[in-house]
Amino acid sequence: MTRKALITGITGQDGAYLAKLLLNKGYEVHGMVRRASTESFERIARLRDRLTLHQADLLDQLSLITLVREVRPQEVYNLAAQSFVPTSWLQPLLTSEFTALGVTRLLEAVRLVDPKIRFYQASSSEMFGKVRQEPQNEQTPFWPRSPYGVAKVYGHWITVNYRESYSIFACSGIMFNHESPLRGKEFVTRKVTDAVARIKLGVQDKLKLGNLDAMRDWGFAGDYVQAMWMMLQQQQPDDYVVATGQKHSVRDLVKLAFGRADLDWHDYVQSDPKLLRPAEINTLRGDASKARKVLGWEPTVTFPELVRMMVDADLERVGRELADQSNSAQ
Ligand code: NDP
Ligand code: GDR
Repeated sequence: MTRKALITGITGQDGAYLAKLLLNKGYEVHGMVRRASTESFERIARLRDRLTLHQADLLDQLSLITLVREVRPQEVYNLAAQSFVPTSWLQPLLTSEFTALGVTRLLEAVRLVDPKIRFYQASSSEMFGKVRQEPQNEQTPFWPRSPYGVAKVYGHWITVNYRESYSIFACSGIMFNHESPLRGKEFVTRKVTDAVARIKLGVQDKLKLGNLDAMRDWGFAGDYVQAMWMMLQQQQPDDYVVATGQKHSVRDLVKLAFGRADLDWHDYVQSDPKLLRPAEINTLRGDASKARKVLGWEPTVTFPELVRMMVDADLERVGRELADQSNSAQ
């Protein structure tokens, strides 16, 4: 029997990688999208005719129940969220509605329609925040530093609670930062690689950044969606940290990315105090020993490889866009 999966947040970075992975494994893949006046399905454009998309919203309980009832999936991956940390200070209530209460709404839909559905929650290393130990593992206490981080802590615990209360096969993947050429352009890796391409090709001259000293454990999104799927294939539901175990600063990222295009970053990068956060997380580094041991998961892309992949993809894309513009101007 063909297995059915439902992905919320299918139009996002991880949604696109996970949809591709599940299609390749022979799943029938359904995606939840929210209604907008203009469709923004760029990341899944190439997969579009192999997917079934349904309109629903994390804010609307009935829409989620109807969706789960219509699709009747065996697996639900809850990737939808307000995922950009700075926006969570500007819109803390909306962030809580999507990123915290949205998880309960979806779990309620699962519980009501079919509690045998396996459920994945996209938890985050942002929950560790002001870290109590390094590296962080599944036992490390949380100290979130943004409304986003606080909302993710709620989403994490409600997932654990539905597992304990109703025996739902619910897993929480505590994922450290993961990136790709499909990463949103406001996140620091993609902001930098997009700027490098635009500077190299002569359509941008400066790049403003915030805290260059912040350190993160950055991996490749394609590897991380693999871990999500693996969690739902186990005998028992559980929570797992997913990380590379290596950390780098934003400054390291900038050096590598500009270096890839033979540019000296000192000539282009400016610091902008407006980009500093009200409360910063200075450092994060994960210990994924449990995922390695139990799931057999391994990251396959190193940080320098990731930066090269992203710079090269942006150089190619910006080059193509500029060529298209000059062709259509002729
Ligand atoms: P993106 O920001 O790229 O994608 C977020 C997705 O959520 C989009 O598809 C968006 O839809 C959807 N969405 C937002 N609000 C709603 C809503 N109210 N109803 C329905 N859909 C909604 O995130 P990523 O792919 O990077 O991350 C996926 C998940 O993993 C998120 O929950 C994120 O918080 C979490 N996470 C990500 C990490 C990372 O490093 N990437 C690390 C740890 C956790 P639309 O296209 O309409 O905006
Ligand atoms: P993060 O990712 O907040 O870790 O959340 P982001 O790339 O936004 O920031 C990483 C670090 O870079 C510093 N920084 C800047 N960040 C941005 N966005 N723009 C800048 O100009 C800039 N300059 C320096 C930040 O201060 C920060 O320290 C991501 C999201 O995907 C979350 O949804 C996810 O949960 C976590 O990763 C794990």
